[in-house]
Amino acid sequence: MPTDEARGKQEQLDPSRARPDDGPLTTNFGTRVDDTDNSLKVGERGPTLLEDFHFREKVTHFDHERIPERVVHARGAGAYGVFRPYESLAEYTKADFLQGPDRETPVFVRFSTVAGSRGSADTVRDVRGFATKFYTREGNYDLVGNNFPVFFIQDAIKFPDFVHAVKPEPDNEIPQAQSAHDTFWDFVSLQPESMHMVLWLMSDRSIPRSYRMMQGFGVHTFRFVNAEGRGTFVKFHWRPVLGTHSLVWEEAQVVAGKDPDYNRRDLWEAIERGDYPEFELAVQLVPEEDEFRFDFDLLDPTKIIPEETVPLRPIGRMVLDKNPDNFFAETEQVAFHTAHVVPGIDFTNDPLLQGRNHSYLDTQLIRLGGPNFEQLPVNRPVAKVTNNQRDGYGQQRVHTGRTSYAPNSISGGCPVLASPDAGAYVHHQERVDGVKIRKRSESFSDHYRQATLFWNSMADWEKEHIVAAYRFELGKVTHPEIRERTVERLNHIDHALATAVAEGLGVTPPAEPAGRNHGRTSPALSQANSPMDTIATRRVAILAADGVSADQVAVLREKLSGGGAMPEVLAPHAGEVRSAEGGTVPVDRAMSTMASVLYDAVCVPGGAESAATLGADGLARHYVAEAFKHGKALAALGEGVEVLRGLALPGLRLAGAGGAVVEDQGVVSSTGGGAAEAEEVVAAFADLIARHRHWGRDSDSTVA
Ligand code: HDD
Repeated sequence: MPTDEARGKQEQLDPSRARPDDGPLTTNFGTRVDDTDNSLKVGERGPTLLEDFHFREKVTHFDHERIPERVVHARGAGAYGVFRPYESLAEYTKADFLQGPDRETPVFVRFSTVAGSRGSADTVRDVRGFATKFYTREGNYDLVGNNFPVFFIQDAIKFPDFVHAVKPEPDNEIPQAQSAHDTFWDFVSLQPESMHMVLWLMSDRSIPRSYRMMQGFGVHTFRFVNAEGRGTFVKFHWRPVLGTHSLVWEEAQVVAGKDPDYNRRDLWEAIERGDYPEFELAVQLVPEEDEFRFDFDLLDPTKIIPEETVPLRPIGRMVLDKNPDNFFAETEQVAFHTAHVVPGIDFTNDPLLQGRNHSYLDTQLIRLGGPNFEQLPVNRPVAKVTNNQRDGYGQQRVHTGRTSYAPNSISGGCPVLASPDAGAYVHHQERVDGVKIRKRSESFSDHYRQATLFWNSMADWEKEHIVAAYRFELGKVTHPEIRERTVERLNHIDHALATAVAEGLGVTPPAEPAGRNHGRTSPALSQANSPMDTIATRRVAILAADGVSADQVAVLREKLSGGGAMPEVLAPHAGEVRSAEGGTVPVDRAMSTMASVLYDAVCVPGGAESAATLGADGLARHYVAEAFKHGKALAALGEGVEVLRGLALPGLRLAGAGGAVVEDQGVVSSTGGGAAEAEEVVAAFADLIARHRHWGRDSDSTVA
């Protein structure tokens, strides 16, 4: 149960919540209205009158409903939740919300894509934003991260160039939410510091299965500061309890059409169902005296600290348990800012972070219309706000008293300054000497070694997906010199990678490696090593038609639901189907309203008549074949096996007569119709679903 502290933000929001049944219709100034369908006219067919204040107010308000979308991360979805530390981190930081498990801090999280507009599809190839606002007792702390641990550029001054390059091209505003175009590849191929992040972008990390199944990273090296003033470098990691899982590229493209709200809907529905998304917060801690012990610069945001070098220390857990009431008021108006910090958390001189500390405040002024955006309900800290900032558009507070300056004597010097002992923020005291200079540090100049580390750490299937992604993206690029330049850059990462990409593009592969691959790996980087031990919240399609075995459907439903999965019966029509046993089976959805790509797994139960109908139904066949193509778990029982056999899925071994259970390439089948076989098949099916995808099928065209 959330504590009073965790509920604090919701209680603060209560007075702002407006209910539609809270009295009759009124104008914005409270006058009741008896007709909102007809404007005030001179005669029934005459002109509308200027004095129709209701018409004018209603239409004027409508005319002004839009605000500028975020210049990046415009498309997103948010949720409230709670963060609780496992233990006190007082040794490293004095941040109150990290002082022990008795602290429960309300949070708001917004997940996002980066390049697309507000209405763009969720499943595009892109970085995902993972921004968390902690409403702590000491003020708001915003951890504004992404689902990749590195960034494209090293200095914030390059951000407008990068964003201009990835956004739709300026002459025709094409393509929407895609990096597969000339200007993006032109820029990154000329900017070798981007090569590491681009490799992540070409990996499956850029097409997460769910916001609930992706990691989050603070990216920069930040600084913890303890009560004695001792600093410790810190990298933040969010780890999803359900593991890190991705779609495959072709699937992602189809989903973008079938359900453009795929990730947003998934988050919303999971929270509505009570399947609350959970993330563990972990940190990598580096003592300040170890600042120079790495072969990269800790201040360089294009670098990770490999987990094998500095292990992750889990420090707490976040549970997202409440959807917003209103998308605009909360998810759209939430304003994150890297400089929203609390005592005990400080910056480093990472030049990207330093620049962000300017940009986020600046952007809210235009986006939210002025300096009072912190007073919007979603942004208001639960900590008390008292200062001499005054007035401005949309001022919500009624400041009393005669003074709005310091020092003053008229108000007894109030508001008084807090001492550090009373929780005032004290900037970490770091000695900095130097000449003014517009120059990048030499220690930022290695752009390839960590890209090679990432590449080396990938499983074979991940490498195949990366090569296919480069081929796809660069295949859309019309300038041959950009393709060639990119291949040349890739040759600095790995010769085999460059060669494979070049071959797909029809570009001459580089004759020699540009350098020697150092051969190092970091297993933590591979999604193949992510937890795969649960079927919780996985969507499973059970295909059925008249004559389906109700007993088998019942076993499937019960066992899969028991493991937390979400089985649904899909049939050629909605309503119900007749069962082989003489009863009926309720249908959750008509097959035509969904798509195979919207499920994690597909199964075909028995019943001769049902199997015969499905085997002759193009859509049903497509459900199975597409799931197979995308590496998903499949199961077939009884006569349902014939539906799979009829598809002649390449190289697939299916159960023969006799009922024995056969498992091959992530497909489990048994022709036996009995309860024992059904139980055995479903148990094996659950294991296969938990493993997310099954690569290397004989027909492996999943990457196409
Ligand atoms: Fe940024 C939004 C994450 C570099 C400037 N950024 C934004 C959001 C996320 C990130 C998650 C969406 C917040 C929300 O949901 O409202 N940005 C990052 C990360 C970066 C990064 C992890 C590198 C480590 N950003 C970055 C730079 C600049 C910006 C270098 C500018 C110099 N970012 C912005 C912005 C946005 C933004 C223009 C757009 C909307 C907003 O801030 O509130 O100010």
